[in-house]
Amino acid sequence: MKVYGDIYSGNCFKVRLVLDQLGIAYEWLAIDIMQSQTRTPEFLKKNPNGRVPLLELDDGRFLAESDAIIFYLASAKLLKANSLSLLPEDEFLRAQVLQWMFFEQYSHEPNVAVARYIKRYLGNPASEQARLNSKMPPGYKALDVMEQHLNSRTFFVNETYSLADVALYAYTHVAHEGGFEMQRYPHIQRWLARVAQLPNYRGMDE
Ligand SMILES: N[C@@H](CCC(=O)N[C@@H](CS)C(=O)NCC(=O)O)C(=O)O
Repeated sequence: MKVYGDIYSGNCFKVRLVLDQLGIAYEWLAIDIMQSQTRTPEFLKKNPNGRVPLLELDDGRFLAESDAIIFYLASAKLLKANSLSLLPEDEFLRAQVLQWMFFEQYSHEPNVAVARYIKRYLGNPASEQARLNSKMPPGYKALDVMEQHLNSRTFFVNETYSLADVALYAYTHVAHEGGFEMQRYPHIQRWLARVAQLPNYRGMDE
């Protein structure tokens, strides 16, 4: 399979992390979002929404949306018998994983990732300060929810590393690049360290 992505995008990072950790072979096709390579007619034929990550299966089918991609990759049929399980068998626990993935896409990523995008990708221009300022309170609110949850847990669901952790890790581990003061969050910091120590973990710069 092929992945179209920008490794400094947390959404794309999720996909690479899951592929590496599950031991699935893939080809990474680097896309430069700042050069609008997601908006060419050729790319738009693959994903009309003009965004990465994008998965291309060997049979020519495409799948967009990072959390849908990692959900597909972690689904049992693809995996070898002894590979890591990132999705619980139990239906309620599986739904809890989805709960955190939807939380990530609705309450976390649109704030934490966009603040980082303004600073890291756009260079923090004056023209973006109002938008940046509007992202900080809801970004902190999402981080507060995570901190409270991790107060008494090692991972997000069932004390076991899962797609919920992958989805939330992606932009939380680089939230400081968006200006978030992460020293406020000791439980999140311990969880970040825990994820980074897992087998086959590879950081954005590796
Ligand atoms: N909800 C989508 C968001 C995808 C997204 O916003 N991708 C950004 C990079 S993080 C992108 O492709 N931006 C380039 C563009 O909009 O042209 C996901 O989780 O995959």
